[in-house]
Amino acid sequence: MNIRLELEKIMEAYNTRTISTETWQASIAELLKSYAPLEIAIILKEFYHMDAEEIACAMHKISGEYPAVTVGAILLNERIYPKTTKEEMQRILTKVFPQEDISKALQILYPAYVTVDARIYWYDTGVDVDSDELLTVTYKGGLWNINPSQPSCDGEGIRIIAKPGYALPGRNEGCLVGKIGNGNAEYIGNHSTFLGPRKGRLYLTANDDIYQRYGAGYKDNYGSIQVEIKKELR
Ligand SMILES: [Ca+2]
Repeated sequence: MNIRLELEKIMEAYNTRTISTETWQASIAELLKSYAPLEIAIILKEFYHMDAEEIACAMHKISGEYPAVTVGAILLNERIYPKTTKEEMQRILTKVFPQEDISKALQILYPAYVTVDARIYWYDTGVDVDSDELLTVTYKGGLWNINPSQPSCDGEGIRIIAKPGYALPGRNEGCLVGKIGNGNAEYIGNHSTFLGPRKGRLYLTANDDIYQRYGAGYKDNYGSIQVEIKKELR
């Protein structure tokens, strides 16, 4: 049978109170075994004209097992409500999920955009990564300068290899470097994904001379670059 017809039958029975809430939920849950949650959401929107909040509540009623991030991703699908803002999403998810699940979901659903100043050694991005998440950092714009006698650059840095005492020796001076928690400095450049399970706060910095062994270190730097920080579940 067509999914719309099946849903219609179930909804009609529920609306006319010929079946109980439990039976209604059980019937829809049964339907879900053969249909993807997104298909159900499309029906709820197009057929029942539900708004984003109603869909989130319905999806949660249908299966309490969908995590907040799954429901959020469905709402943001181009066929549902892709323009839902982070603030609206927070309000909607608050209706059905505990707060800690929502914070995690929002960070996955909406990438963070931060500006990293060339003068700051380990800029705190405010983004925390969990061991079940994969973190990707991508250069988006801007230029910074870590050596006034050299040209400004993007996250790839300049063509001079950093000496010992730099944030990341052996890679380009001025390249974008990251670390998670108290972990080791790692090369990011203009685009990089942190592999392996990690847990902690993401810090970013330009690759410069930490101890001012060769010059003014971070003090003579200027400019900043903008980066996107994206998280996904592993
Ligand atoms: Ca410098």
